[in-house]
Amino acid sequence: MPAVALTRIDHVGVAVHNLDEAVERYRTTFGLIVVAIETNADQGVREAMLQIDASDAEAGPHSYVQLLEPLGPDTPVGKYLARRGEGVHHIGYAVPDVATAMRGLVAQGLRVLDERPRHGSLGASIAFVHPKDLNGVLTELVQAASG
Ligand code: V0V
Ligand code: CO
Repeated sequence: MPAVALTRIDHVGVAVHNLDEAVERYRTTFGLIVVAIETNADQGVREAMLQIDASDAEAGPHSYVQLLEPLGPDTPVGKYLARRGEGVHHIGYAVPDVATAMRGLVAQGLRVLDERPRHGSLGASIAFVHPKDLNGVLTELVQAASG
């Protein structure tokens, strides 16, 4: 039995300087559906979720590209852009239950950055794992909203 069972890739988070320009580029290039643009002050971002599997819009669960623009320089994405420039910021994996997954990772000695689940895009519950504990990849656990 693994410590945590991931079920799929929910989203890939991309740090961008200009959200509106990036949304247009990804939308027109790949035909993605922009399902939400939200400001998450807690996470210091304005972000867009672009649904990848556009041919079957009603069926779920879906995978997304999440485009992330920082609300300021002293935010996770703002610091990332200053240090590395635009690029892949994190990967969000779906889990059935984020609190259970967090406990499983803590029991393995990984640094879960959130003490309790936080509010994520599209009503999800999320938690982040330190990139240094997963080979340099900032990793997000995503429990999709039910219903
Ligand atoms: C920083 N580092 C990263 C990284 N950010 N490595 C890989 N991927 C990233 N995204 C590395 C950085 O290069 C340094 O390594 C080291 O970590 C410390 O960097 P720092 O700039 O001093 O950053 P810290 O320590 O202040 O913060 C880094 C962490 C922070 C990961 C702890 O960004 C954080 O708490 N992130 C979780 C929240 C978040 O990212 N929210 C935005 C997405 P070297 O150079 O020393 O080796 S919100 C979202 O996804 C939502 C709402 C959603 O999906 O619904
Ligand atoms: Co995310």
